[in-house]
Amino acid sequence: MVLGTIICIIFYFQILVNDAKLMQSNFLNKSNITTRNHTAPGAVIVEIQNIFDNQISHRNNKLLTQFSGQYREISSISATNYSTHEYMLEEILFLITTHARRILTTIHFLKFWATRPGINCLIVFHEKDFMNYTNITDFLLQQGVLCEIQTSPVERYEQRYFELFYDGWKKQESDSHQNERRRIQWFAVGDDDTIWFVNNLLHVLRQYNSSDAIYLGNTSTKKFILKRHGAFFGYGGAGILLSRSLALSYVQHRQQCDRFYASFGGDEMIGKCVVEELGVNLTREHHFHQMDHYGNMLGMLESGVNGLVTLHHMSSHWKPYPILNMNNTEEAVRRLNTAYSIFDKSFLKRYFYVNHDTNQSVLLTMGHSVSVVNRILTTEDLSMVERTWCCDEMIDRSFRPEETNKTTWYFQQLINETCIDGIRYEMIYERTVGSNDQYSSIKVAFSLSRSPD
Ligand SMILES: *[C@@H]1O[C@H](CO)[C@@H](O)[C@H](O)[C@H]1NC(C)=O
Ligand SMILES: *[C@@H]1O[C@H](CO)[C@@H](O)[C@H](O)[C@H]1NC(C)=O
Ligand SMILES: *[C@@H]1O[C@H](CO)[C@@H](O)[C@H](O)[C@H]1NC(C)=O
Ligand SMILES: *[C@@H]1O[C@H](CO)[C@@H](O)[C@H](O)[C@H]1NC(C)=O
Ligand SMILES: *[C@@H]1O[C@H](CO)[C@@H](O)[C@H](O)[C@H]1NC(C)=O
Ligand SMILES: *[C@@H]1O[C@H](CO)[C@@H](O)[C@H](O)[C@H]1NC(C)=O
Ligand SMILES: *[C@@H]1O[C@H](CO)[C@@H](O)[C@H](O)[C@H]1NC(C)=O
Ligand SMILES: *[C@@H]1O[C@H](CO)[C@@H](O)[C@H](O)[C@H]1NC(C)=O
Ligand SMILES: *[C@@H]1O[C@H](CO)[C@@H](O)[C@H](O)[C@H]1NC(C)=O
Ligand SMILES: *[C@@H]1O[C@H](CO)[C@@H](O)[C@H](O)[C@H]1NC(C)=O
Ligand SMILES: *[C@@H]1O[C@H](CO)[C@@H](O)[C@H](O)[C@H]1NC(C)=O
Ligand SMILES: CC(=O)N[C@H]1CO[C@H](CO)[C@@H](O)[C@@H]1O
Repeated sequence: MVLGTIICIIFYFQILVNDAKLMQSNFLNKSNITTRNHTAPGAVIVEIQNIFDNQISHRNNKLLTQFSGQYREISSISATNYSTHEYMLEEILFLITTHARRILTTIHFLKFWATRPGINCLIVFHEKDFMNYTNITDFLLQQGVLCEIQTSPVERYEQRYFELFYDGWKKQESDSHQNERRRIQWFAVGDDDTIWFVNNLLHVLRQYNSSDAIYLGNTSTKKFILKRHGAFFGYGGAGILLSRSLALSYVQHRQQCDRFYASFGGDEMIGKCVVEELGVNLTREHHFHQMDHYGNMLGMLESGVNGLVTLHHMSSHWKPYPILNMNNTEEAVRRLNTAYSIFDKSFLKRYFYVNHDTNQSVLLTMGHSVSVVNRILTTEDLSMVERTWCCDEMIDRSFRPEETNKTTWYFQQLINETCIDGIRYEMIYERTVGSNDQYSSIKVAFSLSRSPD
């Protein structure tokens, strides 16, 4: 099912013409569609229904024509070239270090990416910490986490973090005799609460050559944090990648880099070693998200960040689904995982609709939210981040004030997916848990189809 979806998304990018119901809606009819010549690339048909009593197939479902129509695709904030080389999942080694006790709370984040078949990953514990929790191995297996576990005599967390690239290099050396061709090309370090969107990472890596010395990541977007820690290094929560060539050089300069052990964080030590000792600067990638802001990150998630490679600090700083009014990290991560498995590269892609009669705009962010704003958003508005969170600016994006009259529904589940002449998804987006007020849940039918020509 997922594979079919990916194929459909890649190949079919024109208007759907074969849904009889849509022809009768008041803004599109057959004559409109045929004279349009199917030349609207990126246009999709979206039909929204109000679901009464949360019954998905209730016969009183009401078509919300004011929100339904031909939606326009909005391009992502960062386009990339993707030309050099296509890497395979097996060519990346993911590395983390943590405390055994912490795993119990961060397990959901780990499960998001480390349960994927074919993943190479290594978790390093302090040996004494591990001795007290030897049952952690069974626990991780039970949770489906496929990482190898190692212990280290290094007690200080920051230093173990810094040494992850050495541990990773050693591991791949001892593994590589098994399969020379599949040797590791990229070494990826993240925090234990970093979520990796692995397919998107593979996509981003296509523009780089692991034979070049590449240090990939990004900083925080929070001014205060940058002031305190600096902006020269890749922040660990956002994820850090070293190309094979740079990782080798890192390992060879281990002694010279000892002098950075006193630095604040493991990610900063790595940065100092790479920048000061190895003379390689950080290559900044828009898709790596340290996420240091607190509160409601809806504005950021609705700002065109599809293709994202990492998210961090979920639950501790912000919640992806504010409707889950319990601190339900497990359910939030499960929903994100469902949405990303279904929509893949299109997860968080935006589609936009304006109803000039009612002066409303609708923004559909795939797999995350549907927001109705009671004004007409401009192209400029859509390029900015709506400032829904608390207090600080986001240094690398321009932003606009929080909307005063906006209603948002959040992705709950996919209820149907068909892929015959194109792709059609039926999804439920919900507003508040257990509320029976008007429009508390909506069904969104999304159709993307190939031109019949
Ligand atoms: C489509 O719209 C045009 C113009 O609004 C109208 O003349 C025509 O009758 C409509 N066709 C159908 C099938 O509703
Ligand atoms: C439709 O496409 C044909 C050829 O591709 C072109 O000649 C014609 O002008 C187009 N019609 C419209 C309305 O764009
Ligand atoms: C994409 O390719 C163009 C032309 O080849 C180049 O100028 C540009 O820097 C490339 N962008 C990235 C992100 O590599
Ligand atoms: C291991 O457990 C013992 C006994 O509870 C405790 O004293 C010690 O500090 C623990 N060691 C670590 C590294 O957590
Ligand atoms: C592992 O054992 C410790 C006691 O040694 C216990 O507190 C903890 O809950 C166990 N963890 C799991 C995941 O079973
Ligand atoms: C990557 O770089 C190496 C060394 O510079 C070069 O031999 C190789 O052709 C490059 N690969 C690609 C796909 O450009
Ligand atoms: C790294 O960046 C600094 C400025 O921050 C610049 O002076 C230096 O030339 C850069 N080094 C390389 C190798 O690009
Ligand atoms: C992340 O990387 C992009 C370049 O791709 C850059 O424009 C942006 O400012 C970076 N973010 C931060 C917080 O530095
Ligand atoms: C949810 O977590 C926040 C902070 O993490 C806490 O203040 C709040 O009391 C928690 N709410 C519930 C219902 O547990
Ligand atoms: C929000 O917009 C709706 C529809 O335009 C309007 O009925 C309502 O009064 C507005 N609410 C506020 C608080 O402005
Ligand atoms: C899914 O959608 C297709 C096409 O709209 C429809 O034929 C099929 O009956 C639907 N399946 C379910 C289970 O609703
Ligand atoms: C044939 C035709 O173009 N019909 C209608 C298409 O839609 C626009 C506005 O949505 C109408 O103005 C046209 O009359």
